[in-house]
Formats: sequence, C-alpha cells, structure tokens
Amino acid sequence: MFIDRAVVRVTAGTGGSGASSFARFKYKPKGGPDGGDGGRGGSVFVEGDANLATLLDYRYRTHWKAERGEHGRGKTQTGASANDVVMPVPPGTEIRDAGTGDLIGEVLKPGQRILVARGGRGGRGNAHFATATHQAPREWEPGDEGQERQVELVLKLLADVGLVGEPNAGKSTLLSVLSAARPKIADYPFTTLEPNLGVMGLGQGRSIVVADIPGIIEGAHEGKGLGLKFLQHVERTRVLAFLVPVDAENPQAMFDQLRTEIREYSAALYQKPYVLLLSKRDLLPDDAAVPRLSAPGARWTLAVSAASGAGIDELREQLWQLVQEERQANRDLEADEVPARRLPDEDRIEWGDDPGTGPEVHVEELLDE
Ligand SMILES: Nc1nc2c(ncn2[C@@H]2O[C@H](COP(=O)(O)OP(=O)(O)OP(=O)(O)O)[C@@H](O)[C@H]2O)c(=O)[nH]1
Ligand SMILES: [Mg+2]
Repeated sequence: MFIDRAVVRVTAGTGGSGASSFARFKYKPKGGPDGGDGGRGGSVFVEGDANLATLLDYRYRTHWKAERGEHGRGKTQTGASANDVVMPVPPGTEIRDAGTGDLIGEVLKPGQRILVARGGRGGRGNAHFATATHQAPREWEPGDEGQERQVELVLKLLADVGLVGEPNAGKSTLLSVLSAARPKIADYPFTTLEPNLGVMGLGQGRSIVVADIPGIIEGAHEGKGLGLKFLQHVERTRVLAFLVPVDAENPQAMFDQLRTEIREYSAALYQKPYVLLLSKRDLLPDDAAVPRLSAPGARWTLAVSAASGAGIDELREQLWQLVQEERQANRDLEADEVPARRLPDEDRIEWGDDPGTGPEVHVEELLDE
C-alpha cells in the first residue's frame, strides 16, 4: 500500500528531577549538599531512510514517545539522559504541525534529521543551590516537560520529471520504456493507482528520475476520478511532461483541460517548466502529420511512440538537457541542508522549593540542619 500522508503524535521525554541530598562522612557528618542533576528526556526526530518508499508504518504506529530522563542522585551523580526516538521516513517527506499547519521542515536526503519534539532538560540538584549564607539548601528543580504535539507527515516524491496525462495516455508505458520500472499497463483508465518512479540512465553516470502518476480527468480539481491528490508527487519535480495521444479525439482540448486542472491545483505547478509529448505516434500513418497544438510556454514538443521506439532516443537526450538546465538553475533543490524551522525554546519551569512534596525525588542521606 502506498501511503503518502499520516498524522502522528510525538511526545518527548520529561527531564529527570534534580536530587536533594546531603553528604555524610564518618568524621564530618554535615558534608554539604550533594544532590545531582536530572538527566535529559529523550527527543523525537524524523530521519530520512533511503529504504522506505511510503509512510505506511505510520498507519500502524501513531504515537512515538521518548523516555524521561533519570532523576539525579546523591554524591552529585547526574541521572542518565534518555535515548532519542527516531522516526524513519522516505526522503521527500514534509513535516507540519498538525494543529497550525506550519512547516517544521522537510527531509530531502537519507540520514537528514529533523527535531519534532524536544526532550526536557534535567532539573538541578540541591548541590547547585548552596551559597555562603545558605549552606544546606534543600531546593531542587523538577525536569522540564518534554514537548508533545501532533505532526503531519506528507510524502512528496523526489523526481526530476513528472508525467502528466489523462488515463490511457501512455504514461506508464513511456516510463517502462525510459527506465527499468515495470508499472502495470492496460487499455482501461486508471490502471495506475499509485505513483511509480523509474530511473532513466543515459550512461556515464547520467541519470534522471521520472515519476508516473495516476491519470487526471476533467473535473479532477473537484475530486473527479482520483482527483488531484497525486499531483503532490510532481510538485517537487523540476519538469512536467504532458502526454497527449495523437489519436485523441481533440488533442488541443485534452491538453488545455490538463493545463486547467493543473492551474486549479496550484499556481506554482502551473508555472513549472514543461514539455508536450504527443504519444502513440505509431497510431498515425508514417506520412500523416502530427497534430500541431498550441502550448504556450512549452519548452518543446515532441512526438514519440513507446510502442515503436520512434522519438524515444531524442526524448531521452532532450529531457536530460532540460533537467540539467533546471538543476543548474535551481541549486536550492540540491541544497545539502534544508533549514528546519527552529522549535520555540520552552519556557523554563519554576523550580520547586519544597523537597517534602517533590515527586519521585531521590533523597539520600538527608540530615537535619
Ligand atoms: N499504439 C500504442 N499504444 C500505446 C502506446 N503507449 C501506450 N499504449 C497503450 O495505451 C494503453 C494505456 O497505456 P498505459 O501506459 O497504461 O497508460 P497510462 O497513461 O499509464 O494510463 P493510466 O494508468 O490508466 O492513467 C495500453 O493499452 C498501452 O498498451 C504507444 O506508444 N503506442
Ligand atoms: Mg498508468
């Protein structure tokens, strides 16, 4: 199952409390305060994992929680910090605060980590509170609370070229000819129900990634067919390739319709560089003219046939050229680090001054003053 959206609750660990404790030695019964600090609570991170292709795991596990830090102990022993929890996601995953919709960050590369819930700091033990006039402090701090929130994960496939067309336009067939991908192909609409990715290699280490998405029909922006929900997977592509079969009843109307649906979905997608592919070229007699369409802003138009191979070599080279130009122009997409929005630093929690009511505080060798 291809899952490209999930909402999960993330809970970081609370920091451990500081200890209130006094040292006692054989010849020095009042050795002074020695309560150690609490350990840090575990944080929750999202991390890119190249082995994943969907957010399916998050259907089954909707709460990710890190442990709390250990409490401090006597002899100024600091409590152990809790381990962080890491949520693996496929590269191309956007993370938003489910409450506000704010973008927290995007994972674009394997190994890239984004903090989604910050663990609480450990509280200070009473050893920190001694002063010249206050030599036997009992004060200690509780640990800070760990952050908790709902986050929305949205997968947007990372590809260079996105194939867009009505059902049966030949998108999957073209992907299978350009790459080693083997998507399902059939002569009925909506054969493709989930996006497919293929790597188109051109030798000498040159390669580009092509995405095939489910077909788009008139009224898709109103939810017809599979709607526009898969268009999120071509939002990050550098180039769109529109497919219009040469044997379409009205190729111009079909193309205009596709452009309209794209515009309804997003102005940014509409502005993206695009090319027009007249597919199934073999269905026209060799000497017949290919339909000439008006495609304002198209970088180029090419007639191709996945069946006969006509125009395919040229298509590969031209796509490579165009993707290279876009790669040069959009260095930002290649950026090593996408700055994640910094989480607000939590306000410091008031520290407790009554060790008698302190929760789970580890009190050792407590002596009367
Ligand atoms: N003659 C001819 N038929 C083609 C060509 N490319 C695809 N077809 C046929 O067109 C039909 C649809 O092809 P698909 O690749 O499944 O089309 P699609 O655009 O992926 O369709 P959906 O997944 O339903 O959106 C199949 O019967 C293909 O065999 C071509 O170049 N020439
Ligand atoms: Mg298909």
